[in-house]
Amino acid sequence: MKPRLPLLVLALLPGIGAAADLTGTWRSEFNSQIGLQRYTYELRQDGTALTGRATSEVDAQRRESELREGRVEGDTVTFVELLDFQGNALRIRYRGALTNGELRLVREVGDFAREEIVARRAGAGEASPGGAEGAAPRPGPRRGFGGPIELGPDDKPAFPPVPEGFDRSRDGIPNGTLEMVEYDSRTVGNRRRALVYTPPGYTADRRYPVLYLLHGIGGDEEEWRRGGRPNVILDNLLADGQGVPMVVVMPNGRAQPDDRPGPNPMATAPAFARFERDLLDDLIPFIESKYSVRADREHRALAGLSMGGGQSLNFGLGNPDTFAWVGGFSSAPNTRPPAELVPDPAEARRRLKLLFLSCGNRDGLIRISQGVHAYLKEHEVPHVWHVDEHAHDFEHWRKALYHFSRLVFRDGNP
Ligand code: FER
Repeated sequence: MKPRLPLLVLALLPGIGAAADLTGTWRSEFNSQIGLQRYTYELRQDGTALTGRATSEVDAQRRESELREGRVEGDTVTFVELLDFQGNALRIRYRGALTNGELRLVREVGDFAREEIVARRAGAGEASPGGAEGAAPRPGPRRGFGGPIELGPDDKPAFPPVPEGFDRSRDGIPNGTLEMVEYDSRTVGNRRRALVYTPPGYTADRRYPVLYLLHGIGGDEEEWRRGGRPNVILDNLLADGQGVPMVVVMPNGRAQPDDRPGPNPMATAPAFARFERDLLDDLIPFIESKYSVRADREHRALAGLSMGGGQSLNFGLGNPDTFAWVGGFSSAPNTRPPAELVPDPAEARRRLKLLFLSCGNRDGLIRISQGVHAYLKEHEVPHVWHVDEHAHDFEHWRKALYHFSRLVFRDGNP
């Protein structure tokens, strides 16, 4: 038997001397921080140059991207995928080798994510639909940032479903206004932008409460407008006699001179922590000088999505003299450990008007919010814990904003 082994190995190797041609369709399925991804790579090799396109599906979303800077040298394969991810241009680097007819690649999204993937030629060794060959990994539970999702009995909706059309613009109702403003930041040493919603009929004859609404790691001051339609959600709520007219401020939560997310948003995480000073020392005073707003803790709220959810919990709960209403939607790992967030449960119980936590049950970050909820429950700090069927996406965040906005600034809540 033994003498046959080398022959078998040779038979599996690509032709020696004649470099293998990677031209063709390759598929790969792998778990990643944002869930199971299904990729199809259309490659075209011309000498040592490699070009092509990729189609990827994650969580029923389909994306197309271009492959650039591709090289095949010896058995080493490198290329870059340019992916438009929620409006941000991401560079995904691939490096690896063709081994036994399979492309074994390391896929890196900046320092943000690193996966070892295997791509196989379409048709070759693929599980037939419904087939039980076991070639493709089973979807399994969605993996999040660092762990599988485990749901407990408390992880369920706190509210009935949102009304149909809650985030669709409606005819015949009054509309609020969105405007981009700039403020001087002593913290960052430059002028920074924030998008401001004023409610329909906004007038200097009244003073409004203010919600500061924060974006995620790949976002900026436009992210909520781009993906969240906050003005539409608020206009609709008000037209339905729900919620309180409020000013909503959507700043850039990355307090550094270049506040774009860039190709490696994760590298900007320290600037998200630094934003606490910009918010408290620069942005809030600016908003309170420019708009007709109430300037006390009971008329300031802080909420945000993901990285901005972590910021909201950290800064909101950490500054109880400034904020009485706090919301974290799908809060990210930048969230402080619960015992640091709420070191004095009695004070939180006494002073907080609303502490709102929400997450989708298909979001790999849910363990962060589950941990905060468990701590609050154990220490009897009243809070909302709302879990719906979504993932780490704007489906969840639009609905979370709806629910939060219905409750905020209303004593006794609904
Ligand atoms: C992390 C995973 C995700 C993390 C932040 C995020 C700081 C943020 C995600 C988002 O804002 O969408 O490990 O660490």
